[in-house]
Amino acid sequence: MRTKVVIIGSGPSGLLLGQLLTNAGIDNVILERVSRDYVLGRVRAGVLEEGMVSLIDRAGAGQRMHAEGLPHDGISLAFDGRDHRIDLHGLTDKRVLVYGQTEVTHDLMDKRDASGALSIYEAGSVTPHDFASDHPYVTYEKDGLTLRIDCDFIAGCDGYHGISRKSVPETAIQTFEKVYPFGWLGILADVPPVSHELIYANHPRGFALCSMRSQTRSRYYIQCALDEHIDDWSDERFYDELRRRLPAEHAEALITGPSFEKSIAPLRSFVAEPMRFGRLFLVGDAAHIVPPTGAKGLNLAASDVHYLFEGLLEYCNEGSAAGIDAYSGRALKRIWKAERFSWSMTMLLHRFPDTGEFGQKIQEAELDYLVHSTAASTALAENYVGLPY
Ligand code: FAS
Ligand code: PHB
Repeated sequence: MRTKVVIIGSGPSGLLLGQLLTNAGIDNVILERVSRDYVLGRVRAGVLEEGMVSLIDRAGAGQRMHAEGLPHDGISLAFDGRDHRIDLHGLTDKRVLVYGQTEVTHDLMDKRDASGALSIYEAGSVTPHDFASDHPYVTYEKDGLTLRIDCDFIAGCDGYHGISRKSVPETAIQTFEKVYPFGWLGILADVPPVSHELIYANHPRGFALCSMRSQTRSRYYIQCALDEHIDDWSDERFYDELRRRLPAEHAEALITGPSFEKSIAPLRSFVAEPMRFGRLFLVGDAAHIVPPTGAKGLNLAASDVHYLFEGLLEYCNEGSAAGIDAYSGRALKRIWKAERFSWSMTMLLHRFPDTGEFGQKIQEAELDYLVHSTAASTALAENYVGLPY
């Protein structure tokens, strides 16, 4: 088999890139390690920047997103028993859309099915080859056979644990990492959200986040120790701890109900440089990870896709390599700004082992300054809604 672009991974990065290429008449094949149901079973991000919304529209997969997504004009920061609204739209003239990554993935899969583009699920031992040459190819195992796809480019959209970054010689890549000493214990429950907008709470007991997927489905998180086990957290224990970390008005208004998803996610900041190795490009979580405190992970994948798609389109249509040559540098400039923002929000809102009483007072003072300074609120808002591509 031969195609223009082999995309490794059928997550949001791979599906979005694949649809943009297909719509532009650039042949591509997606190779995914697990089943499509397994991909759809993952519960992850929930906040889309306008840039991602525009890309999903350009992919032709935005109908349900606009019908069911919730436009949000603000968020709240809760600390010292009170919450304070950050008027995202008033400060930046932009808003975010609350719409689950699972739904984005579903919509992109449906669009790809309708377009007839090829996705191969449960592809084993996917391996990129000869990407330092002008004749790369990818091998994979399916139904007991080892198969090969010759191509012009390989897009490594296979996430943090994928094969693409690991296929690059160690001497050709530099990584930067910070692992945080806590995780996020998250639940999904079909109960009305405690507030119509997201609440990010700083509390001496730890961070909490009140989010949602719809007007009837809530997504809640609390900071937890890395050695916590899901089995030790009944719904009742979770909700009690969440209430302790929220201002009284929200704690009293919290509507609880049985969770149908409960998981603990570790938090890390990670960047791999560069993001291009000959004919292989790293995209999304394959190249970078952010702590979800700034709602940037999924949205960074989108801007990577934008830069790479524009470069591949220019190469295929005009024969110019300028765009693909600039991909890594362009993507990394935006990635590091989002890494900074996500790190700063995590440092500001979480309880660290060495925070102590003085550190808690400093965090509360910084939050108090932030919510009462137009300049500081604007800086947070323009990062939260997404910096320009
Ligand atoms: P993904 O990891 O989504 O997709 C990679 C795909 O490649 C997967 O389907 C995988 O099966 C496949 N793959 C891996 N290895 C392969 C191989 N060898 N061969 C073939 N296929 C292979 N972001 C936010 O903005 N907000 C959040 O709240 C948030 N919460 C998160 C919670 C968790 C537990 C995790 C892990 C991430 C979270 N993120 C969040 C970040 C997340 O949303 C990512 O940014 C997003 O999934 C990135 O999409 P992809 O780059 O497509 O990577
Ligand atoms: C979510 O709804 O899952 C979510 C929202 C905002 C974040 C992180 C997660 O910053």
